[in-house]
Amino acid sequence: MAIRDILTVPDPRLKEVSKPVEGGVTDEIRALMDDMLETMYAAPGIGLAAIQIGVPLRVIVMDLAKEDEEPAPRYFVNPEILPLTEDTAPYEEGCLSVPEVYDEVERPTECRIRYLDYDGKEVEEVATDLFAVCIQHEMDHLEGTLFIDYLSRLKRQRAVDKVKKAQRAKARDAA
Ligand code: K2U
Ligand code: ZN
Repeated sequence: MAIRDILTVPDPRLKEVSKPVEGGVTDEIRALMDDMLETMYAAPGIGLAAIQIGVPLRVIVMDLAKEDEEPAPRYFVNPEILPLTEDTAPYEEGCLSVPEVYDEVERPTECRIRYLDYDGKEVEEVATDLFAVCIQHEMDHLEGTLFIDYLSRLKRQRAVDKVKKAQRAKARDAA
């Protein structure tokens, strides 16, 4: 397993539409998900899409366990999502690819998801609460959409400028 670099805005690769995994959940795809999970835990985060480590494949990992709970890793290969309700609710989102930026995004409160799990088995379930928020956030990544794309142009530009400024400061400190 390996901790991989996480792409941050304005990296253009984050806008790519990820491609479906062909040929099922192989050992290679499992190794990718193992790296994604290790990278997510180290960030730390509770979800991660493969494009965030530069791999344009429709793969997501997640762990919604609380700090005082046992880890509960989740794996989603070629996930499909169907909104289940017209009810929406706001949630203060963040993103490992837009570090230190948080803002409210309104999303459906429930959705039905269908995917292949770590062993390649097809699973269909209903996501609610934080699971619904996180899976929709990650599914957006597979379409090249970031949560800041739902904000105003001014807020989005300020977010990108903040990340670029922080990256420049980090590079200066490392020099
Ligand atoms: O895509 C990512 O960067 C992973 C996000 C997942 C996430 C975004 C919005 C709402 C819930 C989850 C990161 O885990 S951001 C860090 C974080 C952690 C807990 C709650 C919200 C955000
Ligand atoms: Zn994100």
